[in-house]
Formats: sequence, C-alpha cells, structure tokens
Amino acid sequence: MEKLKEYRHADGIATIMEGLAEDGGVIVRDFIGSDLLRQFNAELDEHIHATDPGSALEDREASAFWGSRTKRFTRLAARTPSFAQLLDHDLMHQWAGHALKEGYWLNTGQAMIVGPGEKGQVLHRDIALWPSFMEGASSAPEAMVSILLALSDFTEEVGATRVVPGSHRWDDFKRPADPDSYVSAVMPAGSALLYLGKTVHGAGSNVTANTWRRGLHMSFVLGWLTPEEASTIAVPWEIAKAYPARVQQMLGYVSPRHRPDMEPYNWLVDFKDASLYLSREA
Ligand SMILES: O=C(O)CCC(=O)C(=O)O
Ligand SMILES: [Fe+2]
Repeated sequence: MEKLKEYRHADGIATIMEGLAEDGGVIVRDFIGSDLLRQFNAELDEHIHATDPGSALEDREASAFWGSRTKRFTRLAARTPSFAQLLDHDLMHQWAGHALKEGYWLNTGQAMIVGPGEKGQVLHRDIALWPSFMEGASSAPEAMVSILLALSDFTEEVGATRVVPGSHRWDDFKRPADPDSYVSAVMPAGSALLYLGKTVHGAGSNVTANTWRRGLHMSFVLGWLTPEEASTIAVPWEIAKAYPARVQQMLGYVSPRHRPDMEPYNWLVDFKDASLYLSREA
C-alpha cells in the first residue's frame, strides 16, 4: 500500500468508516474550510512563538517520544476559539457517536508543530494510555477516535504522520511494527488524518532546512475513561460558558452519559449532572 485511502468531507461518515475499519487510518480532504484554517493559524501564531521545542518532561523515554525539535502545547480551547469550533465539528461527532456508543468526551487537543531536523517519532498506539486496552488488542472495545489535522501542507519532507495500515486488527499489540511498513499521510492543509486509538502511527521526520509542520491532534475517548488532558482545569468555566453545550460536554462541564437518553452515572456533583451545579452557581 503506497497511499492511504482518501475521502472528501461530503462522502459522509458511513463511507469514511468503511475505510477506517479496513485500514485504521484514512485521509479526509477539506475536513475544515479555508476560513477556519486561516483563523486557526492566526490564533495559534503567538502560542507557537511562545513555546520552546522539546519535552517538558525530564524522562528520557518521554523525550524520545516528544522529540527535541517539536513544539507541543495543550489547553487549546482556552487559547484558541477555533479549537472550540473544531470541538463542535459535525462529522467528528457523527463518527464518535457511531464508534463510541457508550458516550465520549475530549481526550486531548494538542498542537504538534514539527521543526526542521526533527527525527521520526517512535511508532506507537495512542490507546496505550489505558493499558488494559493494549492487552485486549484488536478484540478490545473501540475506546478512542482521533484526528491529526493538517494546519500546513503535510508532505513527506516536513514529517507527515506515518500510519501502519491494518495494525488496529493485529491480535497481538506487543508485536513490534516493522519500521518501514508505514504509509505517510501526505495531504494539503485543511485535511485531516482520521485514525483509531489502536492504529500504529507516529510523526514523520522533518528533513527541510526551515519549514515547520503545523499539526493538531484532537481525540475523543469513552466517557468512562479518564482523559489525558484535565480539560475542566485547563479551560476555566469563564471561557467555556460562552461555548455551545456540546463543546461544554466535551470539556467535562456536562457529565458524560452512557446513552444520550440516559441520566449520567459518573462525573457527578451531588449525584447530578455537573452542568446543574454550574447553573446553580451562576
Ligand atoms: O505529530 C504527529 O504527526 C503524530 C504525533 C503523535 O502521534 C503523538 O504524539 O501521539
Ligand atoms: Fe500518537
């Protein structure tokens, strides 16, 4: 396989999910429109400038994962209103609604800005954040849906994300991936790589002299799993209260439900939906 399957936003989620079931990762062109793309990049500029490349963590393994010439930061819904728009993306919610039937919320939103000279990231599965799901391998329930949004053109040279097609269907997730078995998600800005938590992937190497690759990761996870990012702490209610209800729910200001028509069972305040407590405070 030389290229990932490519769809357009207008193809609809049912068709896109067929490709995802097969390969574990597909490209959707025009995932966001040109206005949002421009606005997003403008809002991110100051934060990219203010962030140093390299890991915030001392741990060597973490540094190898994070890279030394990559800028990463989170708290995106507090820093960029554009991210709140992305959190409300209909196609993303159609997908999450099908894949994560017991309810879902935001796992994390991260800017991943790969700089010149960065080496290829170690290939990995994001679902490794919840070790029991690695044990269950392909037979574990679907727990996570992710995108890597291209905010600048993703070429082989700037470090387009690498994907190992079909790796979500392996029955042993301890089996190491052949380092050359990947396909690069080459795509123009505004497109997104859609991939599963079980799919082996990693950032590519940036061999350019001075071109930064602007990528943005957003993932949703089952509502009964603890997300990577503590969104209710990262994004104060003073900011979140202006956002639509679905965005507030992604951030944890509305309690996740096992089904939309059910009362929530977890992430409660006084046994009730967290949002009721907030409205009482108001
Ligand atoms: O930046 C990329 O292309 C992928 C990064 C990634 O997979 C991660 O940090 O988990
Ligand atoms: Fe990853």
